[in-house]
This record gives sequence, structure tokens and C-alpha cells, in this order.
Amino acid sequence: MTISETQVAIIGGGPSGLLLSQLLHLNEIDNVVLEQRTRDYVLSRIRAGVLEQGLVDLLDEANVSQRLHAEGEVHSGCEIAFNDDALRIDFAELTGGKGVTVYGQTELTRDLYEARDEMGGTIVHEANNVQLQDLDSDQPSVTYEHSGATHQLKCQFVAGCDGFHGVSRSCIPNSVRREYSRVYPFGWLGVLSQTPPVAEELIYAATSSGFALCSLRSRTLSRYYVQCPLDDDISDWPDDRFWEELKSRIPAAAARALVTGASIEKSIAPLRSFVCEPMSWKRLFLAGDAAHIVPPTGAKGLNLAASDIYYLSRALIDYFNNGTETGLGAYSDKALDRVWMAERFSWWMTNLLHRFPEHSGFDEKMQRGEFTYLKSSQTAQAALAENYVGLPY
Ligand code: FAS
Ligand code: PHB
Repeated sequence: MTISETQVAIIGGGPSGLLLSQLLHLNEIDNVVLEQRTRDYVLSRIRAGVLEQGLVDLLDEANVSQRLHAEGEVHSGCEIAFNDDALRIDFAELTGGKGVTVYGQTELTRDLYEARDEMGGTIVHEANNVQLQDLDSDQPSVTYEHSGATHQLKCQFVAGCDGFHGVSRSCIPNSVRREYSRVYPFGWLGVLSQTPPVAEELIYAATSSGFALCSLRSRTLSRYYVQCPLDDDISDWPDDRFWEELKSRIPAAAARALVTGASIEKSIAPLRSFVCEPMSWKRLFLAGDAAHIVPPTGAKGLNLAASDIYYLSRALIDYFNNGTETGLGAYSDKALDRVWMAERFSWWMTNLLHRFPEHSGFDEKMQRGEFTYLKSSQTAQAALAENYVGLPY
């Protein structure tokens, strides 16, 4: 077994782990990222597309936002359509000038990898059988297998950035860990197509046959979603069927303007709300999807990972550079306050816009009433807007 040492062992080379690694390195805190997959595999995943200003600011701080500013699109509003009715939510007017930036998580992850390479960061890909040891001591470590050998990485802290299916969360003892979960009775079928976006801004559409979302990655690359049954498979959705279903769910003008094309990526994602409390235990700190999951309706998943990393990076910098443990002790409560507000918003948007199989006529009337109230009230629109652009860190 080889033995090496670092200050912070980061499990997971997705956006959470990479952003934390970059911020710590910029503050001269030694760290190693252990990622179970290859870099190509990580970069092949198509996920989020909407960045809150807080995340953009953090990427500026991490010195990885050059391409984001050159290629990302700042959006000052979006459309919410409800069957034959529609409403534009004017983020800028309702939040004193705030907006969101549309830029793919895949590109953000690529930018982070390139920045880590430029700084000589240590990222171990295909790190298998990662195991966290002695978290309740002042000498924790992580063991893993790589290139046919077993390795031990001694550290002072472990950051669990290994996503929902990672190993870190379960290292918090069952007697300590509390989990809250809701699984939604449908999924999102997502398609990426090399076609011009159907509209300048995102369109969230609710119809009696289900939800649809028109999003984008650039002026020539579009991202679309339709709600689908949980037991559907992408083989049930040839491109022609997808495009016809999308057209039937979006406003007529958008359906007429829609440019269809071959899908270059197609996947079905399940929807769930999930939170693990606490988000830290002894020398282990969870961040991002390792600690929480939101349905993508509110575009909060990646953005919540960002606020976790904002709090955790500052706490670790304070510990190593200023000798204070206050931030580490407060991390879980601080992060969870913002997590639960984003969970609420994502749950609310999902309940407003989706067709639930078990819904009664009354439930559908409640959805219609919610939309009619939203359309009639600047206050209600401002509440949606301030959550969508991102609550303060
Ligand atoms: P990630 O899951 O991105 O990264 C965790 C990393 O840890 C992965 O690279 C994984 O390989 C690695 N890992 C796992 N187990 C490990 C182990 N044992 N050892 C070492 N490494 C390990 N959010 C939105 O805002 N909008 C969306 O539209 C959206 N769509 C999504 C679609 C899908 C299918 C999924 C799964 C998520 C989606 N999300 C979306 C949420 C997503 O963007 C996450 O919030 C974001 O990836 C969080 O980043 P991380 O916390 O880094 O977790
Ligand atoms: C996306 O572009 O992938 C996207 C945008 C907004 C969402 C979810 C996904 O709410």
C-alpha cells in the first residue's frame, strides 16, 4: 500500500469537488480529488444549464469564468405557460436587475478541469473502492484502489462531493444521520439537439398531458425536456415522437417556430427531493448532490452545490489560514438553511407545473388557481423571481 498525505481529501470530481479543489488551491490549501470515473465519462454527462449569479461570482473568484462570460447568455426573464395561457416573469424588473446565466454544466466542469490542470492540481481518475477511515479522529484517511495498487491518503478533512450515489453520506452513522425524501411519480426525458433555440428565453410549460421545458446551451444548441412516466425507456421515444409531444405541450407560437433535428443526447432522469441532515460529521463535510437532491424544475441542483462550496471553502480557509474552527462548526446549519429554501422552491415549481397521475379534479383546479394568482400578482411573481435568480448566500 502506498501512503501519501494532503490537507483535504475531496471525494468526487464533479462540479462540487472541482470547484472546492480550485478554491482551496488558490488559498494554498493542499488537496487531492479522488474521482471514480474517467474524465471523459464525467464530461459526457449532460445536466444543468442555468447558473445563479452567486455561482457566477464564485467561478470569477476561482478564476475559471473566462469562457462562461464569453459564451454564456444572461437571461432577465423566462416564460411560464399554462395550457393556453402564458406569463413572462421579468426577473430584472422584479428583483432590482438580477438575472441568471445560461451555460451548460458540462462546459463549467470542463473549465474547472482545465483550470485544475493549469494549476497542477491532483485529480486521481478511476479511483476505485474509495473508503473513508477514522473520520472521528484527528487523523482521518481515505483508501482507494488505482492502477492495480491500494493507496492510503492521509488528510485532516474529507469533503464528500461524490453525488447522490457516492460513499460519503453513509459514513455518517445511522444514529446521527436523518434523511428526508420525496420521489416524484414521473421523470424528465431530456434531448440535446444541434438546432437553434425555439425562443430567446426559457419556456416552462404545463399542460393536461404533462410538463415541457424549452432551454438552450447556445444559439445553435438547444436543450428540451418533456415529463414522462417513470417506467419509460428512451427506446420508447424516437425523435419524431419526442418532437410531436414537445410541440403539443408548448405554446402554439413556439410550436410553430420550433426547429427540430436529430437528438445528439437523449436521457431520462428521475425526479426526487432529498436532504441529508446533518451535512457534516466529525472530519467529514458533505457538499452538493452527496447531501441533497432537488427536482430540476427550479434549476437549483448545481446552484445549491455552489452555495455549499462557498460556505465550506471559507470554513476550511478560516481553519487552515486563520486557525479558527467556527466556520466548520457552523457549516451544516448554514448550508441547510439555504438547502431547505431551495428544496421548497423546487418542490413548489414541480407541483405547479407537472401532471400528477394521482391528481383529482380539485388538485388540477389548485394548480390553475396558483397560476391565475401568479398572473394577477406582482408580489407572487417577485417571490418566484427572487427564488429563481437565487436567494442570497
Ligand atoms: P455530481 O453527481 O455531479 O458529481 C459527483 C462525482 O462523484 C461524479 O463525478 C461521480 O462519478 C463521483 N463519485 C461518485 N461516487 C464516487 C466514489 N465512490 N468515489 C469517487 N468518486 C465518486 N441540476 C440542475 O440545476 N438542472 C438540471 O437540469 C439538472 N439535471 C440533472 C440530470 C441528472 C441525470 C442528474 C443526475 C442531475 C441533474 N442536475 C440538474 C443536478 C446536477 O446538476 C447536480 O446538482 C450537480 O451535478 C451536482 O454536482 P456534484 O455535487 O458535484 O455531484
Ligand atoms: C437545462 O437547461 O438543462 C435546464 C434549465 C432549467 C431547468 C432545468 C434544466 O429548470
